[in-house]
Amino acid sequence: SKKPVRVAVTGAAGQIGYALLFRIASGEMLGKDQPVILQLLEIPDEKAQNALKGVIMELEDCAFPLLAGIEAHSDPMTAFKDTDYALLVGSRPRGPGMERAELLAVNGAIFIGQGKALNAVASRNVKVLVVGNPANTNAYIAMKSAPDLPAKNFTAMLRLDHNRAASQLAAKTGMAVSDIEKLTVWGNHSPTMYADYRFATIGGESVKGLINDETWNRETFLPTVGKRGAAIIAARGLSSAASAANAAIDHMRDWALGSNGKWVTMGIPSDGSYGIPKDVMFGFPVTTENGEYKIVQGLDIDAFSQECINKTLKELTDEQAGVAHLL
Ligand code: NAX
Repeated sequence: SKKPVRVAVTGAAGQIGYALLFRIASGEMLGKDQPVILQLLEIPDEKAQNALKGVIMELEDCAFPLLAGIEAHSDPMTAFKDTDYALLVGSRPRGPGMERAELLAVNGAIFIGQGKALNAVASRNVKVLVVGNPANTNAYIAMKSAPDLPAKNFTAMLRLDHNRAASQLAAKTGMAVSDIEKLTVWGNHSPTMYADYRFATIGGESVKGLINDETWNRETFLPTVGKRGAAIIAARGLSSAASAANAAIDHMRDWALGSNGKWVTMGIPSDGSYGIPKDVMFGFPVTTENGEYKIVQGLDIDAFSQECINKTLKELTDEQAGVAHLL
């Protein structure tokens, strides 16, 4: 049988953590033949550490055959030791009345510290996914704080936006969500993201051709996907957790095990493709194989798409300029 791999998860006692850990431990992320050791990080606060103990008790009580070990940590320097995968879920989301500068500063401190810790102690091949918001900029900060690790190993989660878009398109066309191919979401994980179905097919047919309604695209589809997080908060009184955890599983599984030629969306440091400046942590269409992702090249960007891409890019370069003094 395979040697266990180490999976670090931060914010492990939070609501996404609760929807995520059991699925990692059951083999849904890395395969039903891959044992895992969970290295869980929470803040040192007694309440958080106690909650983490409770989650660990429940993980134990599942008696998962693939769960080869569980560790509780309050310091990223121990939590990330030799880790092969790191899911950075814990962050400080924007609170009521919180200034942008304050949000960037508190998260800057968290992701500089975690980036440095990954740099110091993680596996040299660690695959990092940042879920905690602002996800793209937090991933950028961690990447810049880990100069000894390959920049390409740092990614941000756009997959929830991708899955939300796929589900809206399946509902609109009355087709199966699993038949959708060649969909992507460009840019920032924020309402400025640009979900782009111009190239998408469903059961081999053009989605754009099937829908044939540009007004629906601009006035219904894009705002619905962009504001889905807010709609869930309004309905549930809590932010999306199970769907976020599911997207994190999808992102890591496809990165580690391959997408079999299918396009998926990942937030990755730009290599300059499509005019996105190098290192900007940007949602791109990628295919994955042998643990590596490749940007889908050669797509035509029409005037409306360019406008949308420019807008989400501007938001990201502003965020990244706002943290430049910290790095
Ligand atoms: P919760 O508040 O339920 O849990 C977060 C947990 O992280 C808490 O237990 C907290 O103690 C812990 N934490 C905070 N700082 C930490 C640190 N420095 N080290 C370790 N642990 C730390 O939030 P939850 O609903 O789980 O959401 C987590 C993050 O995901 C939030 O920032 C949220 O905005 C973000 N989201 C990102 C999404 C995406 O698509 N990229 C979608 C869902 C979600 O909104």
